[in-house]
Amino acid sequence: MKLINDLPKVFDEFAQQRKNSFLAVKKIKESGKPVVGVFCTYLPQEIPAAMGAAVVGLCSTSDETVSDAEKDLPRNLCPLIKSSYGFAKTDKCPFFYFSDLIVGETTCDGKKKMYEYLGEFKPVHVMQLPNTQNEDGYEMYRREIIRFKEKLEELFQTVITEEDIRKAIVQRNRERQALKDLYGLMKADPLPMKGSDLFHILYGSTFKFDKEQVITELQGIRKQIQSEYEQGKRLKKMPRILITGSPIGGGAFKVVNLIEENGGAVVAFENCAGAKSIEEFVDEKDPDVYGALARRYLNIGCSCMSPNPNRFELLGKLIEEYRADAVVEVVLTACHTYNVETYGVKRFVTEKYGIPYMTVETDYSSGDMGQLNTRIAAFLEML
Ligand code: BJ8
Repeated sequence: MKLINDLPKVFDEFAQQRKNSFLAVKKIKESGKPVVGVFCTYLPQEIPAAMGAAVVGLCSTSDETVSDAEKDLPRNLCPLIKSSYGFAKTDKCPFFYFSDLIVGETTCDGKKKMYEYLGEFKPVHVMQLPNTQNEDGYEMYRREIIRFKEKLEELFQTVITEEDIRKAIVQRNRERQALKDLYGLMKADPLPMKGSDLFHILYGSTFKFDKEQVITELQGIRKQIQSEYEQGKRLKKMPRILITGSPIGGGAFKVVNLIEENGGAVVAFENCAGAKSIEEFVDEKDPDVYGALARRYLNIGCSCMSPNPNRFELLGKLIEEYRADAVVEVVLTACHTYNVETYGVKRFVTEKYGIPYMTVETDYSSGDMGQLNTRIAAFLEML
């Protein structure tokens, strides 16, 4: 496999990938391929992928349109919801603009009410997501996945076969494996790369639409990092921090930057875009493709599940495998489910693993940078 000469350049390209894909989506659209806009990790991407659609993430992560959203929505609402609604309302998000269909799931209350309003701008399909991971829940989500497939078939006048879905499952599993292999490099101590660089690759790769190319690129990057590590290129030893909580792309990423600027090393991301959305594979051997998808996706440990044992299971596994010295939980302002769950996560981390834990509540603005910097510096000092 060809080695990449300039890793910093590659990290930078991935960091810019969301922006760089605006043109790619336009081209996809012009070529007549359907574009499906999605908001959540519970969306089984294999279904739209099976009909050759491009799947784009619409969760917005900047505060640019928050004031526009606040003209219609309450101020005391999660910034991810306000930002996403604001970009849709002002038509400033090219991904939203080019999407033929928007798909949401009934996760948190704010998001599901927002989808009702998004229907005024674009065709919206909402999947009813059960809030409990039991047999009834799997059955219900299986039916919802079939209803979603039928919606796509009707809207795009196509037929999605089980064989097409099976191929998409195999390809997405290969992509998951490539991502896991890459972030698995962070088990090393000292680290081979900064957590922020890793996150940019994980997040950026979701905005690359040629999945075979993404898999090859990820394998190449991992190989290059591993080979440089073996030749002695590594970071100095630092306190190892695991990040959990609400999604942290864009504006909320300041927390990761502040940890790194204050001498900490982020070794793992449990959040969406990190292990939560990658770690588990779809069972390729299950003869029932819809059942296999329902189980894999409903198993995701988001705080909208009640109870939510899978989040704790993954968190514990990551703390052990990545030898975390401490856990930092990022909660977006007014994200009630993650905020309430902080109590349980704190007890789990401090009592079961005996390591320090800190909650950071923030939004996409830079107004709290000074205060966050002081708190994070003091936390790292203690380690
Ligand atoms: S699977 S984390 S992508 S719901 S931060 S909008 S929960 S109030 S984004 Fe999420 Fe799916 Fe869960 Fe992941 Fe609501 Fe919280 Fe805002 Fe959130």
